[in-house]
Amino acid sequence: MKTELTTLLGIEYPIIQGGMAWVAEYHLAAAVSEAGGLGIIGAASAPPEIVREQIREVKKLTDKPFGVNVMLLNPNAEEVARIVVEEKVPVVTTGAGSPGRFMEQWKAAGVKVLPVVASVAMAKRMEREGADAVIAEGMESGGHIGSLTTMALVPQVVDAVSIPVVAAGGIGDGRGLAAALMLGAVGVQMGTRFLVADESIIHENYKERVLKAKDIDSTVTGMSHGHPVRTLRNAMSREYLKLEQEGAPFEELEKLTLGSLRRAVMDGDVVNGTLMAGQIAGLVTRRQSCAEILKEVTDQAADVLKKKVYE
Ligand code: TUI
Repeated sequence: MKTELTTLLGIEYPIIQGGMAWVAEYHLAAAVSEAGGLGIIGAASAPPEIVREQIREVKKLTDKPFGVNVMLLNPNAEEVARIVVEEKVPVVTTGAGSPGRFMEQWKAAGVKVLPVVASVAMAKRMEREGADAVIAEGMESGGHIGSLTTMALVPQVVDAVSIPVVAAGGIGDGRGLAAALMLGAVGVQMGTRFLVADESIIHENYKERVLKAKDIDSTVTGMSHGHPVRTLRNAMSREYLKLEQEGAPFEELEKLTLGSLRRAVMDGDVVNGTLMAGQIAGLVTRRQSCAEILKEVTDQAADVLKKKVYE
């Protein structure tokens, strides 16, 4: 399936894998890229030298384009930004802030830059600063989110900018991809569907929780201090929301969740770990390889796009 996104990035399917913290490591990224999508290494808060190693491991497994997600709340973001250039990473996505301060060095090095945005204002700013495309992410997503839904955000961003727009948030199958294209997007970013991919290294317990999740099983913590995060409900999210309701200070809430994503992903602690996942988790019911996911999603999108609307 060809779109402006496949041309821009030199990939086969208009699907980018989300840069999920702890989850988006080199096995997953390489599998997505090798299968024709854009695999992403999520730098999150990893030590910069680990990010460099991850980049080198991806290159051993595939010679196709891949990217690194630079999480802008990371105090080491500057070093990661430099490593991306040194290691000649072809594509960068960013999250949780504005990458303006890194734009010049990335553009000078020929890196394609696709910032994740959650508003029209940020999309316009990114276009002005030289972004190659923007990823408009709705609050259906897992992890750190904005406040608009994908359905409302994407067409407004499409109308506001001239660069290509990728849709993210609540997209888990071919109907979602087709809908995104109808809204004017040139492709999608998916995270939750890749959590359970065969090549995803997350703990089996985490995968099982995603596979068994229903439509209403996610919740949003962190609203009170302006860093909302969508996760699957468990003892950790309940405790967090209780403390928030009682007016607990930010530091106490931070202490509660310290290391909790790692505990969920690596140790399979689905009770006291943080299980980031999007609202589409209820739709994700099967384990498949990344290649199967990419083919199924694009085949289904082509199918539904061919169907006639009643005349
Ligand atoms: O970044 C994400 N998702 C993430 S990052 C992450 S690590 C983390 N964990 C706990 C707390 C905070 C972060 C887990 N999930 N998605 C992309 C995204 N970016 N969603 C929303 C935004 C965003 C928000 C504000 C982008 C730009 C922005 O600009 C604000 C400004 O004016 O600078």
